[in-house]
Amino acid sequence: MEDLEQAGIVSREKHPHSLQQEVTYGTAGFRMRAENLDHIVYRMGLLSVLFSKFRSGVTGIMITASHNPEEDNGVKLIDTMGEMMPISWEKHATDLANVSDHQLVEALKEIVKSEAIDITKPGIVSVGMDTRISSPALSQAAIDGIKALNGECHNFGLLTTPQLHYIVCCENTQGSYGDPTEEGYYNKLATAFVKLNKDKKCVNYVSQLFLDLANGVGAPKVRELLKHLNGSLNINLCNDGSSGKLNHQCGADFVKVCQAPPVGVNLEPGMRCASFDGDGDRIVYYYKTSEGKFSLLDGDKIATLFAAYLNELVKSSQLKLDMGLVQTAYANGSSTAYITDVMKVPVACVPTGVKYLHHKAQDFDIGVYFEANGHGTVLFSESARKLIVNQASNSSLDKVTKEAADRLATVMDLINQTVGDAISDMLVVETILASRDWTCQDWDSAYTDLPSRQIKVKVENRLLVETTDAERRTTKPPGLQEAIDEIVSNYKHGRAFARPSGTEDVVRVYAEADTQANADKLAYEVGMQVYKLARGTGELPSL
Ligand code: G16
Repeated sequence: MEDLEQAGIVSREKHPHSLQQEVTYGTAGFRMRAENLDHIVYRMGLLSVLFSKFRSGVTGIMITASHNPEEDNGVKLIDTMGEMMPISWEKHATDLANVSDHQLVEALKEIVKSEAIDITKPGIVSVGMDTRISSPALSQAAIDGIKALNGECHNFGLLTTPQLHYIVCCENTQGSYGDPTEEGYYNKLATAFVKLNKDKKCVNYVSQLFLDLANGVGAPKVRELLKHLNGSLNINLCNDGSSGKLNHQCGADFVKVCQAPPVGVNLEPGMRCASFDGDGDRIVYYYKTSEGKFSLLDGDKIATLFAAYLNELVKSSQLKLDMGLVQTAYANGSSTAYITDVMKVPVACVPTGVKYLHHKAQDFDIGVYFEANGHGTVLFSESARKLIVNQASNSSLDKVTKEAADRLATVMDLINQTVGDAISDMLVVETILASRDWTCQDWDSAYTDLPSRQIKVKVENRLLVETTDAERRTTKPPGLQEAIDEIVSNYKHGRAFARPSGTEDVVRVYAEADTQANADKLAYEVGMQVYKLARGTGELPSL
């Protein structure tokens, strides 16, 4: 218990609690203005050590605010298999972040007691950070927390969020998932990509990708990746951090929400483009049609591309594995209809947040999960992995079956199964397009998205809006859902919902309808109801 007392002293002397407002562990950890985060990140360093002792393995801390503006920062906590910290521990994170300096030691003792943690066990935490100006100091605060509890810190410095998830998983699986280093990450992905693409003979697919890196950590990391790809993919780097501001008019979130190309990309028909977000865990693709229209290939389109391809490989490998797809309320209605009616793959809908999608995807042999905003991956159950690997090494199979199984096993290696990963997802998309010899337009032709619109509404307290049914309906404030139902009933193919963001201080409104003008109008009308019934502040909602 001496360490806990020591943690209290360091807290008071070096990382004092200075924030008036209560904070909550949100969709992906704590996120706010960077200047308010020091004591919270220090305390998350402490918590990660306790969590590591509890799990008897290495845990992780990532300093990033991902898609948020440059002035924000945040902290995401990682479990031993590279997944998000379990939801049951979020309460501890919230409690610890809010207690006063003088209550801190008691709060730590309470966690030790309630989780029956053996504090004599080692506590090991791996730390990574994005490129924000505030990240080095916050990373140091996390390290101070780890050291104050006598934990062992593996400091990896600059990484994308998914790279840290990958490394933590490798550290806890004795290398069976890969080498627990950044170099190991590139080697694993590049080896699989080069193998899958070595014999490609394409007429329509061109190996030239225009990649917007949101001026974030993806830029230096994609440069590193390219050194390992031996020219098997040509990438033009845009918004690579050499001049523009992080996530400002660029990046996956901007492109998805604004349905427009980022600054720095002069979109012309025939170009295949993609955008990462600030910490490299989301990706969306887009292109200009021959008619000159901007067209987005978002997380839903990536999910269907992945699922259809994997389904084919499973069948050609003569394996019987069940597949399921996991989405959130933001999934375009056309995508859900296509997956259910045409692909005949079961679809589950869960609340926003990778933690929910990842968990649900574990119900299947092969679980594909994607948020429409481009965050997603594929999970293979342990039994599915074994079956695939065995089939790939079964020399008694005919050539076609064996080749399909071998390909499936290699695709599995190309996928970062710990969390959505823009680099890994990009390599999988490129592999599938090359193998099908498809352009973006070919990919896009599977189904047509319903026009949609997302807006943000500023309110006094966003937590006044409460939801149910995977966030598709509100339960509070009173009258809001009835008002939304009434508005939606006036629109053909209309659907809309409102939910409090877990990463920004806003209520998000999503709407879709038969035309873009109607989707816009529906979003605006629902936004006005949110503003009226959930105590909007400042400017009225606008498109
Ligand atoms: C995080 C989460 C995503 C979520 C997004 C927006 O992404 O990891 O699952 O979709 O926030 O969440 P919200 O609508 O609650 O603000 P990122 O890329 O920002 O870490």
